[in-house]
Amino acid sequence: MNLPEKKTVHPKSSAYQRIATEEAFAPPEMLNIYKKILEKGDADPGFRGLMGFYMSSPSARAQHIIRCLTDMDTLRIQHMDECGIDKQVLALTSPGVQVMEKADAVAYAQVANDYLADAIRRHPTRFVGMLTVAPQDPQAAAKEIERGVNKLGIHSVVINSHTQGEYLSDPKFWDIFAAAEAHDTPIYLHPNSLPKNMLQPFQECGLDGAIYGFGVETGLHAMRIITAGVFDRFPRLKMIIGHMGEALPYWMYRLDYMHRATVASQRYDSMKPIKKKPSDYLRENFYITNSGVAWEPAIKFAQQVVGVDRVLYAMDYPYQHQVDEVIALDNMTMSAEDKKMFFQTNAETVFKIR
Ligand code: 1DF
Ligand code: MN
Repeated sequence: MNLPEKKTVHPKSSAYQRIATEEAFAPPEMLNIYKKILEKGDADPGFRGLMGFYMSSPSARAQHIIRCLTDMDTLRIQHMDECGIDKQVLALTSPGVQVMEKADAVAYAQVANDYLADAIRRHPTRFVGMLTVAPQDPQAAAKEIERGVNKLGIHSVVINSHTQGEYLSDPKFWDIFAAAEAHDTPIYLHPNSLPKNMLQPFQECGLDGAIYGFGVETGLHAMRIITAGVFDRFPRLKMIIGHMGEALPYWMYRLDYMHRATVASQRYDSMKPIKKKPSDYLRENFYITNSGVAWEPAIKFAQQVVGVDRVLYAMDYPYQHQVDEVIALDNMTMSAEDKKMFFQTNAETVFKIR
């Protein structure tokens, strides 16, 4: 006899809302654009390895992920309810528009943001958004931030790490930072597949993806932004990094020591003095989410070294959605105040959720 699949339902908490802050979606229209890029044959190898896999693999994981990414209504909300997630902060899945040609990227970013705003209008108590922008055209990205804030009421931005091998540490991108600072829209620096000049030693052993390569490359990107002096130029700019800060909190001591030593030695033209220590910027300009890391000691370490007001909950739906992880985090040995900041109030502050 075929019984309906039994689902664990984890009830909502009366002590706090659970706001998951790194949750992905993909409009079918974007997957069609991806399909055309993949059909051309010269597609970026990291992109082919990642989205080429999810879009063509018959594996249960790939099929499930595509189904979840493309649902903005019943299935997504059912999955949220099963895990006791009150709200998802939604971002267009990696690499978003960053793999597209410039004009296509600029045009599709607007379409994706309108699509997201429509979903938020249908489910205003369940969904919050991050704006997609095309770093390929920094001035258009700056304009889209302005439109997103003023017309769509969305108050944060997602950028999926490098754009076709280029990093936001390059001043040619800094109009984006100027707009983000001016509109007080934090930028979530989310992972992307590895750029082609970094891919091979990771991919040949299967370590290029979310298991390790993503964190290495996104952590590198955050460090490039810090050491380029971005936060001296834009002191009120806020950035968010997932996956427990891509391990950077654990590195803070050595980053400070070696940054000071390297600057003093004048070894690199590209490493100029900056006003503060790298760890100061990590504490003062960054927020950290635990996406994919449902691990109490790592969360507590981050709270200890960057501050309880800077560590936020994230699930990383649909790439990692496990009700047992939500339960494990509910059961952390932590004061009621700190736990509420982690699950709810830090997200309300950073993403301006009202
Ligand atoms: C994966 C993970 C894919 C994450 C993602 O986007 C992604 C994955 C395509 O597991 O393949 O955003 N992630 O954030 O960890
Ligand atoms: Mn993610």
